[in-house]
Amino acid sequence: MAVYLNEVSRTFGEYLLIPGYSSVECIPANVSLQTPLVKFKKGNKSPMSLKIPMTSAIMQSVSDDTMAISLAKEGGLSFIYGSQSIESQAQMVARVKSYRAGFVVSDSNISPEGTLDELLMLKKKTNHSTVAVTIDGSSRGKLVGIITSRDYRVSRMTLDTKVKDFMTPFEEIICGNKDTTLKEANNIIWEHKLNCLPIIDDEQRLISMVFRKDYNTNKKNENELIDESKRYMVGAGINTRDYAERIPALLQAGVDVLCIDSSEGFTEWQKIVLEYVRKNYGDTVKIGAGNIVDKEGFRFLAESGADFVKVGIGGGAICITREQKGIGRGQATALIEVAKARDEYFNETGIYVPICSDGGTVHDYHITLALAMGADFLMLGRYFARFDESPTKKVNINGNYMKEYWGEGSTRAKNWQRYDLGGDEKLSFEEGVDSFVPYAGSLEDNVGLSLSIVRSTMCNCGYLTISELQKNAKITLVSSTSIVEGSAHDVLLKDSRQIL
Ligand code: RVP
Repeated sequence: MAVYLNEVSRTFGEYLLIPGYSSVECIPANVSLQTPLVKFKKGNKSPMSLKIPMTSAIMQSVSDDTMAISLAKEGGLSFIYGSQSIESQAQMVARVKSYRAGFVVSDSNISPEGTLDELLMLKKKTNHSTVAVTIDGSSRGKLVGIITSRDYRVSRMTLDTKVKDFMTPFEEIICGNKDTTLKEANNIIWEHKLNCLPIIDDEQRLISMVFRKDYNTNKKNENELIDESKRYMVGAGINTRDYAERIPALLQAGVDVLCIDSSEGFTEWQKIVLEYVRKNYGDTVKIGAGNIVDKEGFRFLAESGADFVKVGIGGGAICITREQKGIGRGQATALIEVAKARDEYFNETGIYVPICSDGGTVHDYHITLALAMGADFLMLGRYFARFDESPTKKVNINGNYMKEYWGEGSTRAKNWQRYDLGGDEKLSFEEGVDSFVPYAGSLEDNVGLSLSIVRSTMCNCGYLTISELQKNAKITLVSSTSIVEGSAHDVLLKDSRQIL
């Protein structure tokens, strides 16, 4: 006979946090959102942590290299989508790892044989006032000079004058090298009253430029998530098919952490991939697995060697798995059960396997609730898809700006590896939709606001760390009438967009 679970499967919107005693120390500025990303032994620290409990979803419409850089700047981590060729995914990872905040790959370059006319056209196109002169006119060529507007006078020169005849030659330029830190670069710029500092390698080839005008922006990134070599950290999604080729390519590109991306992860396929990683790389490669929604699924993946486990089936904003197949579980219920299983596993084995709440985060307070229910961090798709930094088009629909957002289970994504269960047949039905989400501006502004709400809520409850919140939070179920009571009610809103 089938097993019936008597407990109703619930979502975040059905719960509230009960505030607790707050001391005078309990202020948002004192809250730490640091949280473990991968498993660790009792008494030790996680070898990899996030500075904020947010990761961006393994989706074409969410996580590319631009998203990864912007999120790492704020202290979170992106998992670059795996539903693309191994080569292009590895290139995205490599771009994140080679990006250095404040060190810009020059996009205004010309060869010394170019003419004033060509220079003027280039400046018009790029709108930049400084142009690097490299031997072959490329961004990585040997640096032979620099041109700023002080080097030429259009009224006094003919348009066919060669660049080499009016550029500031290499011998007169101050440069940094590959070991120059951003702080040192800014000091050199300041000391020598420069507008920019070219960074070159041992063969005099141009690596990047540091600009005076970026100084203030560069100073801001104090919370960034960086590795030991001060490079931004980045994750990548893999599947259970081509992992033997994809993993080495991603590692070669410098990926920090992998995650098996599947709509349903309680499978032998995942165990095989985890075993493959342990056999070939031991514990040096960090890899998460999922998704699961119950204690059995958690234990299976933890015992198979997962470094973290992702929780959630069918709750994603674009996900129609529950409608199509009738599988899944309310996100809150799934999380509560898995968090308990994680704690039991920790008590038994002394190994803490972090869990990630994936999908279904709609309001900012859902982030705090998910953490209180035991999540160590969250994965968000819709949330990040709304920002400038997501890879999708911004479109104007009836006067409102929207961004495209489509599921990995939609025909558009063609990510059948995420959903198929082995065999050669491609799936013939969709588990995701193609949609729009309201455009919301920059990632930095939105993440800043969301986390200020999280910090403030944690203070209301009296906790300064995520682990205190997880251990002590008081959470209550709410009735549908008390949900109505929770928003503005029985008043006529003055902006009259909504009458309640
Ligand atoms: P949300 O944050 O609610 O937008 O959900 C994002 C999550 O939804 C992803 O991290 C993934 O687990 C899931 N997803 C992605 N594509 C699909 C689908 O097409 N069904 N679901």
